[in-house]
Amino acid sequence: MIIEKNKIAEFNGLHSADHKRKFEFVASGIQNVEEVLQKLIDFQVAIPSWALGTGGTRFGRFAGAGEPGSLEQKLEDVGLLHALNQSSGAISLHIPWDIPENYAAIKAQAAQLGLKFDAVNSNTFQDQKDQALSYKFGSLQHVNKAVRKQAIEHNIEVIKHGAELGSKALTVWLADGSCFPGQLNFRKAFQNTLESLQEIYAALPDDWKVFVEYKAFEPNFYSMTVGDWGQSLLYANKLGPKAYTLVDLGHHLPNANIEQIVSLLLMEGKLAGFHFNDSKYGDDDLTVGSIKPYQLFLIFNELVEGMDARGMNHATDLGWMIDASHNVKDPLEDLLQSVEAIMLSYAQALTVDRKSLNAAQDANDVVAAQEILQNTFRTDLRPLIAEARLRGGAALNPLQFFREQKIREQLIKERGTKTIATGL
Ligand SMILES: [Mn+2]
Repeated sequence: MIIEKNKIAEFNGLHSADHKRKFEFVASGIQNVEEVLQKLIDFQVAIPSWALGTGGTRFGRFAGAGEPGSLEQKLEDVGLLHALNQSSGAISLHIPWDIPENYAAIKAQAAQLGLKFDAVNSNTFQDQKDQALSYKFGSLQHVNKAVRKQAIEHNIEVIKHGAELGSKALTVWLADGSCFPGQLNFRKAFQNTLESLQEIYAALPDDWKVFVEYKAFEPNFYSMTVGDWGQSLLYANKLGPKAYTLVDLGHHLPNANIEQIVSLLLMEGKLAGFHFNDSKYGDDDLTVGSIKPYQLFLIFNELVEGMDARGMNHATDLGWMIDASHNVKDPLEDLLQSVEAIMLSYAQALTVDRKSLNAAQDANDVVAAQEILQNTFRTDLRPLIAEARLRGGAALNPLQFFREQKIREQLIKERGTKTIATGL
């Protein structure tokens, strides 16, 4: 389904007086409000193709209704999100779940919906039907060279699909590691992984990047071969200038200082970008900003400060992706909430009084530094996000529009109740 522009305009019209009042109040407190609004309009968050269906856990999956049953329908769903918020203008595909049958047709559909193809993701964490060798004991790290070769070839295949669609990056997340002490020689596992990544790196087109994602634990519970940002950075440094470290918010041990990790990776020019989600315990894949919104703000604060220090373009120089998927919400509503949380944290970071913060830091005025950050965090900037949406032609309140227009009900009518999105 396609959302008619006049429906959005009609909805915005009904809410414009209330919005205007709230926006003018917020805008009066922000010096460079026009500049901030333009940055918000430019900022786009990629939606992963696997988040459009209800996620499962290892205990079960409770499928929703009207889920996208094909790549075309997944694009259609991201197109819906983008029409509602004008901040979801890209899709991140997962191979082999989303192999296009007709590149030209898929590209044409994406262009019509205003969508770009973000990083493509390989999958060596599960065995596919008709696969010759198993990844049970790892892929790029495997003790058997033939398994490594198969995994390398898969990644090169993923690059080819991505190149056809106009993607510019490959994300490699490895489930490789070990579950028990003694299972693995750490050094050999690292070397095998490095050599495998070097072969993949050699196959990258000139204008491509490779993102090396790390994860502290799960599915392996004793060691992970790319277990933290230090290990990822080691690989990225050894690989070369097209290799970067990807930070997934859920892939750390509890209480890790992610904002500091981000700051240092940016300083080194090795931060690829993000997989946004939120978590209480581990890799919970919950809606962005649902558990620790202050942490998200602190991360964006470092991002804005670090990107500005390097003269980077906020919208295009890093990869911004959501990586979340779970059991209990409508996936489209969940994604609207996630994008909103990201935009809000970004807006807050853009409005931090940086001059005063720097002065407080230089004077060791700890109290003032905390006040500056918390003052920004506690300022309600939702009308600012809404204004950016309004100017971009999106809905003032995407979630409310989604519900009032009964979009899920319409999707169920079109697709039925039994469709299941490809993925886990
Ligand atoms: Mn991830």
